[in-house]
Amino acid sequence: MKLYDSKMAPNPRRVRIFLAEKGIQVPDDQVDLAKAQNRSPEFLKINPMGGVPVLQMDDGTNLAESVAICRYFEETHPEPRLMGIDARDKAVVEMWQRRMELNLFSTVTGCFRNTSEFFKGRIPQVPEYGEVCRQAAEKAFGMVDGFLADRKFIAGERYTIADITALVAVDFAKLIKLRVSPEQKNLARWHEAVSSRPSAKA
Ligand SMILES: N[C@@H](CCC(=O)N[C@@H](CS)C(=O)NCC(=O)O)C(=O)O
Repeated sequence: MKLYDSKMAPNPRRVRIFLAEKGIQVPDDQVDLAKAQNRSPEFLKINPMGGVPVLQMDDGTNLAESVAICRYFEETHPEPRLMGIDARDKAVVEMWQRRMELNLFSTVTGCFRNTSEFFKGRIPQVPEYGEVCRQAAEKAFGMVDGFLADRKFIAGERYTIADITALVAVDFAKLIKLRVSPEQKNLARWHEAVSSRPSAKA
């Protein structure tokens, strides 16, 4: 088994943090995104979508999509539970995970993809759309600050995959010059707590 990874990119970091929380070690193969190795014919055979991470299993299965990879490890290594405990809790965690992915993570990365030098010439960029994403990301920071007013973590009192997605999004937002503001006290408190976990170094 090996993980096609990139230390510079946010999606693989989600999987690395997830693995670190569970104490799982998987050998990695660093994909050079700067050199567009992920768009080479060889890599497209592994993941036709051209993205990292990809978990290559011993039977040859190539599993892409960060949350699908996390789901696999949640099933094979259930503890600590990061995707919920019973039916209700699993659904609640998934709701928050999707909210963090759709409203926070995707808007931050959407801004980066459409405005950064890194993606210039690599994908069709629409800078105006990037700005729309930036505003949506700013709004999402405020919303998450509000959500955290009455609970310790994004999905409740337990650390879950929703915190991982949100942490990676907030950290990656520095690249679009968006930071937690001093008024966002709940978000700042949460960010400090999740950043101080050893897994955050992953
Ligand atoms: N939906 C996929 C997204 C994968 C993805 O877009 N990965 C980015 C890194 S964060 C990538 O490979 N970007 C390189 C590129 O688009 O050239 C997931 O959840 O893993």
